[in-house]
Amino acid sequence: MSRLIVVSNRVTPPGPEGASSQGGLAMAMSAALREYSGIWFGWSGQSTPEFTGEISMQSAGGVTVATMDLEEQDIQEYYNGYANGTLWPLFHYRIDLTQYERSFGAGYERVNARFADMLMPLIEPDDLIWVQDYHLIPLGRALRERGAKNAIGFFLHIPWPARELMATLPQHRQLVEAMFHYDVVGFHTDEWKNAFNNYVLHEVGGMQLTDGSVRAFGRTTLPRAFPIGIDAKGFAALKQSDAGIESYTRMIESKAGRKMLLGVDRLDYSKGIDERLLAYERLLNDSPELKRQIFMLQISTATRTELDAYQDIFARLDSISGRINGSMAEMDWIPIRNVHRMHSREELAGIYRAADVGLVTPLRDGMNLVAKEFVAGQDEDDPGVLVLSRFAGAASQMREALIVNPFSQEDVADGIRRALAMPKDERKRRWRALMDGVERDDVVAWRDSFVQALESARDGGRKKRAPRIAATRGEG
Ligand code: ADQ
Repeated sequence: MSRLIVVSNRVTPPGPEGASSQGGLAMAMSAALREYSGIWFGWSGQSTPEFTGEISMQSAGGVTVATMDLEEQDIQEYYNGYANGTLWPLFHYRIDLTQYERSFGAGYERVNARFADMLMPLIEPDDLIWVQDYHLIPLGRALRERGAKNAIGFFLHIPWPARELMATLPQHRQLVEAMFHYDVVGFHTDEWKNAFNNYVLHEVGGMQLTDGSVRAFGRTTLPRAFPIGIDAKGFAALKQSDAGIESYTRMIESKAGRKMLLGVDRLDYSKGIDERLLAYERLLNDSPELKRQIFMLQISTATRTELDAYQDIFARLDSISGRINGSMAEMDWIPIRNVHRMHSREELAGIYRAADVGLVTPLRDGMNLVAKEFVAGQDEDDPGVLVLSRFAGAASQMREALIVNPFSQEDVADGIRRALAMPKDERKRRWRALMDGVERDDVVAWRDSFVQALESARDGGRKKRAPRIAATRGEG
């Protein structure tokens, strides 16, 4: 078996403690790399006064983790700048928040070149290289420029935007051209893949080949959908752990017979948290009989706090929930419990289990793992109901959820009403179908299908090269 080299912006060594402090990508990579021999390479998350080119290697949970520190200017321009100030909002359809700064683009290229310089000495000829996410789109090209002949794949964890939005990015062609240095480019859904293909075919005059690959800029790559999943069985088991049972019991007691609506999100404007709270307010105003019968637990953890847009959403969330609570709360009931702390995986599993309705209502989301965790956290005999935004990648797989439009307060309120009134039989039927999908398309299936596609690309490449070598020899 070839070694697998995974490269991502941040690296979080596998293990329950480290994994619980990161977002979806880290959750998935920790699970995917367990059992696999290989290296996980990326930024340590630390800054250094001057870039030293030192790599720190450690072994954790069967995975070799290699990290480097970055300079403050790199972090500002590459991480806070181009990755999270430009590409994240743009790819989530928020051109109103997108920062189009040239210095960010230069920092992005510079740090990607650093990643390539540091990675090259670690690569062996048979290694499969798997690059993760929007921080590192140019890495494949940078590795090729330094002579890497390996099969290299790329996976995008966020949506690919519509062509018209992509065109607002200065040097969008250069960014897309970088995608063609990978053998395989993966997306969560056909929708994101089709948006990529649409750009290639109509913006740069590329063509689609019969095997699904696309050709442009004189190169060919294979775009494909690989829907990411969770460690479904492992997560389902967590709710029976001591900490899982404890948090479940605590929640059940504190519910005092009321129904609980649950939101769990990284505090990000793409997650539609404001809109969700406003829809909930609308529900309570339109159906006052529900007051005192239900409450919402919204768990949202701060991330990327150096960026203004993230400080704004933090303040907005507290102000909206404060206003709703201030105007509606009674001495023994508050409509919204607004929590900002991180929870362990076990605690989270127990909280999901105690919830009656899971509210996953992003305005746009590559996949959304919370939707899958909510399902895996439920009790088979009395499961809660998932209310899911049609704009989450997860909606293309999780058809038995109640699918809503998060831009419409009335639509979300209707979805919640329907979830609260759903008979047990229907809840069980829908949950079974959802859980079957979550178990089938788990994180191991995701990893294996991507690695297989990368291996086929490598073997196909070898086959293509072999006759050419023979012909050259024949001529000589
Ligand atoms: P994220 O935007 O981070 O991921 P998501 O997929 O929902 O979004 O994953 C969030 C993860 O963080 C979940 O595993 C969740 O349990 C965890 N989490 C959130 N708040 C927490 C808290 N307070 N305590 C503990 N854990 C918490 C990106 C993309 C997604 C895509 C993933 C994976 O934006 O669309 O699904 O990558 O590809």
